[in-house]
Amino acid sequence: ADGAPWWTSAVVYQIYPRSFADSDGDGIGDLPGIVGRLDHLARLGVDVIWLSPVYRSPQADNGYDISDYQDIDPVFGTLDDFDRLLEAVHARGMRLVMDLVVNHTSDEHPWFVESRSSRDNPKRDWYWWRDPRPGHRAGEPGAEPTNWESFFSGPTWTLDETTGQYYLHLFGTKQPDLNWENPEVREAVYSMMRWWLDRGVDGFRMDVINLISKDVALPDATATDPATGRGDGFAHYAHGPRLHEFLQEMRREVFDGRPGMLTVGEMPGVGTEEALLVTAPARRELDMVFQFEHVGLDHGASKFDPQDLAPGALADSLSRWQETVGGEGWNSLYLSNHDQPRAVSRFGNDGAYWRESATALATMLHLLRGTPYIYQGEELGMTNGAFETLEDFRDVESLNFFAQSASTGLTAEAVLDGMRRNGRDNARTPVQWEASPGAGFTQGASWIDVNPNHTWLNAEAQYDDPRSVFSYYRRLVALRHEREVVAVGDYSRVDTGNPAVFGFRRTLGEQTLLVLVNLSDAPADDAVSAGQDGAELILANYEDGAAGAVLRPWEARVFVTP
Ligand code: TEU
Repeated sequence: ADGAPWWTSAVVYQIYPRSFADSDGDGIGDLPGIVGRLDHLARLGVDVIWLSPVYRSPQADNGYDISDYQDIDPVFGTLDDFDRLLEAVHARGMRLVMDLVVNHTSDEHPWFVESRSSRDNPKRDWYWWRDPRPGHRAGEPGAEPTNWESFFSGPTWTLDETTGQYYLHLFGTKQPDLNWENPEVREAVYSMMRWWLDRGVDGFRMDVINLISKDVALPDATATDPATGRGDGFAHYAHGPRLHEFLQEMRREVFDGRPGMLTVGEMPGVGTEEALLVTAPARRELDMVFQFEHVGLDHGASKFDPQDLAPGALADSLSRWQETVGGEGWNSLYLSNHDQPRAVSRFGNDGAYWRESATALATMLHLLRGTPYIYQGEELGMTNGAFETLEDFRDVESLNFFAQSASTGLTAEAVLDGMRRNGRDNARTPVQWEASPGAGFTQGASWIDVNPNHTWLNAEAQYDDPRSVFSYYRRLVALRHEREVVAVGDYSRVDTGNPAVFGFRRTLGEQTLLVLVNLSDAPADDAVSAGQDGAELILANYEDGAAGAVLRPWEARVFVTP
């Protein structure tokens, strides 16, 4: 659209390199493996690749723990492999966006190694070091400087014996938080970012970027766990007083004079007001953010205690973000990524209505106003993993939670159940390219089990099938490219009279797109009349198109007028 940024009509594809394609048989995906599968992405038609971290890393959190920002981890390849990938991506007219993990580093990063070496090391203040709580002996339970619970279970502070002080880590013990209050830290990050942009990358997905500014007073949280005295410190470490200042500074220092870059900030816990501040173009912060509201709807006491969603809950949440952020600001649209269970298993029905629900959810997502993100394998309708025992899991978040849950009174089986439903490993099983053992992902022993359903659910089986999930995704990607109304049309909700049926309109000038999606296993008989007079059906996920007035289970119909 005239004057609209290029990413309004773009679709982004996320690659989690560990699980995408393994070229050397070590069971872990790598950069040459990605190069070998770029035709898949070209065929799908996506515009941008977001590459999850490939930097040098001890892999304590699969690369979200970086020990050298300017090198590639040997499990993924070399800088030369990276340059070859970038060239091949550009040669196909696509862009490549890197993952930027700068709220924390690895504890093996030279910055942290120096910082921990003595209290008066010049890099001491690059991280958050604090004395034990007054009146407590270092190392005893409760001596931590604050009572915050970490994202990966346990306290957010670990004692370093060398200096007798604690360091802050909102995630794992091997992921110390950088101190963004220190201008040297910020300059080091910006200069590293410029180095990658000079190398030719097209932007960044910014990991937990809303956590970089904290309340420097580090107040305690309200204790909610009587056993540990800990609680959720989110109010004190997220959206701190200098967040917008830091983002604006980064924009000036890194992106000024480099048009066409993409910036997307991952912001767990962000609300609509804050998201609007970050994405309103005039404020010059980020292009868009990943918000978490819709992926938290099914969380109970924790994410490992999943609850069933009320009909309409997903649509209500997404619709509210459309109305509040999607006009003046901009939304990222996603249902899955490497941290979330598979969308078709979580929000759809991966049994009786596998194909219908995968395509229904995709219709909803891709036709909303915002930039859609496809997580690897989602375009095939990949489902949650088939994890049986504890030994099948790999993720530090799940394993830490399991270890801690012994003290919370939950049975091991209940915790395993939560991990099976909502654990991050669900998204991390290898991409299913073929029916063969190893699924065309690896010739070796995969680092995490391939889903047994790869024998029928795989890319090769879907490419030439016009009814496949893959073919349907192709059509959705193409629609965004072809129709301005999909890219930039205004959003308004349509009342379908049935909470399970999500209806919305997109309008641009005289043109209207009407989207009706039945997000349930039950037929909906009163929803179709919502406005198809004189409209042309341009997309449907049942073969016989718009037959009848009843929207069948997980049926989606898209009309255009005039
Ligand atoms: O995730 C941030 C985050 O808050 C969650 O999605 C997190 O993964 C967890 O599930 C909360 O329960 C980002 C990355 O996407 C994730 O892979 C990293 O582990 C995390 O930051 C730390 O870098």
